[in-house]
Amino acid sequence: MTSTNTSWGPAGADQHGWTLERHIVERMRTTPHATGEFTQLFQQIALAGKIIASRVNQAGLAGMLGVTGAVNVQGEQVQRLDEFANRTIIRSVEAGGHVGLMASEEVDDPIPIPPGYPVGKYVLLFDPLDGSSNIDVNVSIGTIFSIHRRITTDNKPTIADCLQPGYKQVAAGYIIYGSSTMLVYTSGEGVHGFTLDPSVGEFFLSHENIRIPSRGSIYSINEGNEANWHDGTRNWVKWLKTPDKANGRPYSQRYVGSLVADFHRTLLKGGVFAYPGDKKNKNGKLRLLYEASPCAMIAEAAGGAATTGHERILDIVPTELHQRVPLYIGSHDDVADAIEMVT
Ligand code: FDP
Repeated sequence: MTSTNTSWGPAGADQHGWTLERHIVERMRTTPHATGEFTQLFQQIALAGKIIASRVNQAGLAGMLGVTGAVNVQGEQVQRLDEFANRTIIRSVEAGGHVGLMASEEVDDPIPIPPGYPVGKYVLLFDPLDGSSNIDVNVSIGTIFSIHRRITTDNKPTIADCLQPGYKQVAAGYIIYGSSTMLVYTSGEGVHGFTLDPSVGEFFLSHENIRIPSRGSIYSINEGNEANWHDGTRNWVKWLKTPDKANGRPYSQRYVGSLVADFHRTLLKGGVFAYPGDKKNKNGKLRLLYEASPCAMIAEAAGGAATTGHERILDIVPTELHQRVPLYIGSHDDVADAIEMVT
C-alpha cells in the first residue's frame, strides 16, 4: 500500500485506525524480501510498553515511586519503576524465540535467554526507563530500544553480538510516557509514530513518516554544566543565543532532562539536543548502545543527524556495553553548525 502522506502528521484517511501490528505487516508486505519476523518482536516490545505505561500512570497510587536502595552499573540509584520496567521488558521478550541475547542499561552483563527457550537471531538492547530522575515528579520518561541481528551463528550468543556499530541496527525506537504514550520506531525506511489509545489498549498510527525540519529554533543542553564546558561548547551556545534575526537567532532553550522527551521534541519540531563531553566527563553522560545509537538511527531516518562532534554516532564501534559518548543530535543544519563550532 502506498501512502498519500508525504510528511508527518495525522495518518492519512486510508490508514485511519491502523494498529502498530497492521502497519508493520503492511510495510513487510510491500518490502521486497521482508520476512515479517519483526511483527511479533515488536508486539512483545509494545506489550511491555503498555504495561509500563499503565504502571507509570498510576505510579503514585501503586507504591512505585522512590528508590529500591540498589545502585546500578552506572552508579545511579535504581528507582522502583526502573526495576519494574527492566523486568517487564525481559519477561515480555525472553520466551518469544526472536531474541537470542539482551542487554539493559540497568544490568551489568548481557542477559541470556533462560535455559530451555529458543535462542533467536536478534539482539535487544534497551534502556528500560530513561530519565529516571523525572519519575517522582511526573515529568515525561521513556523506554529506548535498539535491535541488531546476531553475528554469532550457533546457539551461544556472546557480548560481541551486542558490541556492533549503530549503522548495523535493523530497527530502533522509543516509547515515551508523556501526556499520551507514544511508540516511535524506524527499521531504516522512515520514522513512524503510534499513539496508545488506553481505552482500547492498542497503539494506533498517528504520525506517519516523521521528517525532522532541516533547521529548528530550539537548543537543548544542561547549562548547569557550563563551568565544565570546553570553549567550543561555550562559544557555540553563546552563538545560538546571540540575536541575528535574519538567521533565526536567538534560539529558544528547552531542557526536560529526559533524553526521550528532549529527543521527541527535537524530532518533531527541529533544533538540536546536546550532551557534550566536558572537562569533568570526557564522554558526557549518555550511553552509546541504549541511548545515542538508537536515537541516531531514528534521527538519520527522519533526515537529521547525530554526531559526537568528531564522528558520526552510527559509525562508532563499541568496545564496552555501557560505553558513554558525547552527543549532538537533531536537525541536519543545526548539527552541522555544532560540528563546525565545537571541534
Ligand atoms: P536520567 O539521569 O534522569 O536517567 O541518561 C539518563 C538521563 O536521565 C537522560 O535521559 C537525560 O537526557 C540525562 O540523563 C540528563 O542528565 P542531567 O541531569 O545531567 O542533565
